[in-house]
Amino acid sequence: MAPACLVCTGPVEEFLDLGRQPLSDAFVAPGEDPSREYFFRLALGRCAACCMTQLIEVPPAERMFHQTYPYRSSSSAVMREHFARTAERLLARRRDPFVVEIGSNDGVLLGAVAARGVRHLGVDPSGDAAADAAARGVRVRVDFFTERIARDVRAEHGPADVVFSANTISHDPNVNSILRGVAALLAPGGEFVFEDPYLGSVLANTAFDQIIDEHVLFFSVRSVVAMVRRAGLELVDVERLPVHGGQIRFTAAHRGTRPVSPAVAELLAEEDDQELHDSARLAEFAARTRDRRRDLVVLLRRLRDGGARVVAYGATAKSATVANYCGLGPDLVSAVIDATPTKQGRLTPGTHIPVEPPEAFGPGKADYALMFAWNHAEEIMAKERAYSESGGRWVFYVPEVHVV
Ligand code: JHZ
Ligand code: ZN
Repeated sequence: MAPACLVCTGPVEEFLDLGRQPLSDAFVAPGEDPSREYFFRLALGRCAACCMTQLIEVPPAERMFHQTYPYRSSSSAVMREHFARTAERLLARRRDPFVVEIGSNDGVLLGAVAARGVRHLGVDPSGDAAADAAARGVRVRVDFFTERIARDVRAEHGPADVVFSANTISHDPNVNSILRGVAALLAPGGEFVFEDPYLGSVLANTAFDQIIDEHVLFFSVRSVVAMVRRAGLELVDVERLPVHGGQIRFTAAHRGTRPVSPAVAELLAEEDDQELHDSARLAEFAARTRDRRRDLVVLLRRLRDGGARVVAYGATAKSATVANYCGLGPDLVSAVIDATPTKQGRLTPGTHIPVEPPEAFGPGKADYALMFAWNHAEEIMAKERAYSESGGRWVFYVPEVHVV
């Protein structure tokens, strides 16, 4: 019996199985009993009715997003700049708006909004991230955003002129409740802007590591048109974004309140030309994913057998998928370098590679560095130029396995 679609309850056809996987941000603390780690089957399917690509098995949201969730959205200069520009765009041509952000994390966006004295509220289930946001002068309600919470926020603060969300709407199996909540909270002339990984970029780059527990849904324009319509909203604009390896920004509004940008029809046509939702295309992506695993494992074993010192850079959530799918343990990758204090001194989920601070990296400290944070490669390689200049090499696996 095919699993039911999280959006429309239609039958979901599986096309890729990445095996038994841990939670991608569940870094193991020293002394923690690894046998208590949570595992699930990470597999991807496409709904035959509404074409939404989604996880077949979804861990409970409370297990993925909680008080000590370690990720911080402001951990890259490129993303800080991106969210500063995004805040400008959201506030342009608006007088005294009320801005609500779903998944406000450490306040990297709402910090810019608060700095302009604009009424705002973040909603995020991670208490520790919310504390970091509060330090930026951001008001946060520590909770999951649902229809009930949305009605509560409206009763307390009035309607929202802007509802924004980055890397959150695609992260929650409870998406229909979230969208009904947005429809209930949004002012008549308001806009709902959300940014998430784009299915088109994932397939084009064979970026199989974007498939993680937290990425429950993989948005395309076709699937999102149907998804927002179910909540009485209308997709009025779309924009491709270069960040995080290829994302897409959607703008929705109450039906019939805004003209629909030609960009929507253009990208819909492009998706059809690319056969983005065709099972043959998805099966081909699955085959390429298996090829990447083979090529990466062969390369890393050859490097190890040749006596090379190999580390990785960026203890990303994405890397949990690669490491567990390819069986990359401390024998092939001796450490993962990461600047995030909440990750340092812990072990990577499932594969238990130690996470070390950037001070542990540099000229003469490694021969090869596996670029787990490939979506930040330019920023990281600029920062670590001395390593490259001393002969250090970088190993990439997206879009193909190669060394630079
Ligand atoms: P990064 C997370 O994914 C999870 P991850 C989430 N589900 C999502 O969708 C995206 O974010 C948005 C480190 N780093 O951004 C910081 C350095 O050490 O690719 C991070 O741990 N030095 C919400 O985890 C990691 O790399 C640096 O100079 O895959 C990057 O994680 C830079 C730039 C980063 O997201
Ligand atoms: Zn569906």
